[in-house]
Amino acid sequence: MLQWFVLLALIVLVAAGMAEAQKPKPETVITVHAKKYAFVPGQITIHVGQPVRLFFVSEDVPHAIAVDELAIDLPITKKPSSILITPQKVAELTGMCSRYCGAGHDEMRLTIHVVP
Ligand SMILES: [Cu+2]
Repeated sequence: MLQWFVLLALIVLVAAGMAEAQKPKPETVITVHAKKYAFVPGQITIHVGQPVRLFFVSEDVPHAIAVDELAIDLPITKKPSSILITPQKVAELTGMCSRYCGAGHDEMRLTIHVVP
């Protein structure tokens, strides 16, 4: 009887461990504000294989963000927009404002460090 109980307990523990291992990794959330003529913060660091939900919100006029390597191309308005990404390789990337927003538009960049 005791042996059956021990065996059952072991099965339950192994099953619980497998369920834990299969859980998707919780996503990190980063919010980036856009305003004439900067992203704030101007740099973010994300990790290979770690899902990240990026929120973008404008504090003034409509902007947009494009990061080709991460397939990001989002409008940015006062209503937050978001995208879920999981970077696949280490990189130093630059996101550009992709909607003309005024004289400083060309300087409006977001540096993205993708680290292990
Ligand atoms: Cu712009």
